[in-house]
Amino acid sequence: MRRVTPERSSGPFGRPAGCGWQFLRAISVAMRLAATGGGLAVGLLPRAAFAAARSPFSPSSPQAREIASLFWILIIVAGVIFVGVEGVLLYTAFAHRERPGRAPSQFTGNTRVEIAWTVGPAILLAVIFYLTVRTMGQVSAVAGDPLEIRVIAHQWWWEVRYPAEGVVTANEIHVPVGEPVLIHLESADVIHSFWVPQLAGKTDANPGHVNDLTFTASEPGVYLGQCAEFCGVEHTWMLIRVVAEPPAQFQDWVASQRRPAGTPSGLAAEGARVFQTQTCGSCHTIAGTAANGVAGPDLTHVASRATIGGGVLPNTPEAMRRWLADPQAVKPGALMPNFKLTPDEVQALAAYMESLH
Ligand code: HEC
Ligand SMILES: [Cu+2]
Repeated sequence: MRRVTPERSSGPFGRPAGCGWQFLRAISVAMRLAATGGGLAVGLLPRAAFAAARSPFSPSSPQAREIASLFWILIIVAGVIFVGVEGVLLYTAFAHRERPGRAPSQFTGNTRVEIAWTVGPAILLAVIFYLTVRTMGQVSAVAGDPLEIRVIAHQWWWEVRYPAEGVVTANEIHVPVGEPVLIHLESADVIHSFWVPQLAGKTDANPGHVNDLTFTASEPGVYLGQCAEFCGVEHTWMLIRVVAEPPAQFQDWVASQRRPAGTPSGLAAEGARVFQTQTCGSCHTIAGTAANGVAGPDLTHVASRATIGGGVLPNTPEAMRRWLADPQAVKPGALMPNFKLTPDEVQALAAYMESLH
């Protein structure tokens, strides 16, 4: 490299010579701040980033594993580049600094270096592009004869339909372990995004357009997911539960979901009467009854689900009463009105809901 001696020597920021140490001190302060920030981040990691459920770092399907390994390749490549570039930068700032009796070194132009730092990154980006496109192909390839499920996002819950099986449910998606699943994703209102990090990448749910995503759950378990695209006030409370179970157990679940609701008795029968006299049936379906609304979750087997209200409450009798007494108090903005029911009506309705297995 050609070294140029400047006519007038000046420190950083146009200050007079002799200020080189201020520059080093600034670097040292910046490094200390970074270390504090990094320490904080590491302290939070076990709870936030690496919590096993909902973490893309503990993949449980071949598709999620492909995404995770691409992620680690990118992080390692980016880490090596970061350390290399910052290392050269710090070395240069230190080695060529101004010292008493010596002006800071000056350089201009170097064709070989310029070619290297253009061609190097171009090759690297081409490799990363290839790996990314390959991963996209791997995660979207549909294997064999998949189980097809329609998932329709709503403000603020997920409608789940199994067309071939004749099953309709909400927020909870049952799938057989080890068998490919193909989800046809739509939206009834605004753009939502379906994300179950341990099973598949984020996929948008758009009104008027179907997006497909596929995965094969490797191990039985409950995989949590959520809406990943801000979609209104209750965006945080439209959780997804994917229940992956052995195929025989899945078939049992399908059979139980296909049965129409049983005939209620006692307090539940009283609740069924309240259900009919209110307008519940204009928004909710209960198979085998006159209720056939589609604006809210299908309630035919509501008692079989683990949560209600898109995961805002566990499905217990007490929580069910709270929901029916005032959905707006539990989930403000939810698209189910407060019916101002009497405590007796709430008791009876809750008994009816909890009888719908
Ligand atoms: C205007 C439409 C509408 C009417 C009328 C309505 N609901 Fe709802 N209901 C909804 C919507 C929408 C949800 C989903 C709320 C959410 O999770 O954000 C819901 C959720 C529920 C849930 C929880 C189900 C689940 O799986 O999360 C129950 C139980 C329920 N409604 C019962 C009733 C009863 C009983 C009545 C009559 C007293 C009623 N609803 C009337 C729209 C309605
Ligand atoms: Cu959403």
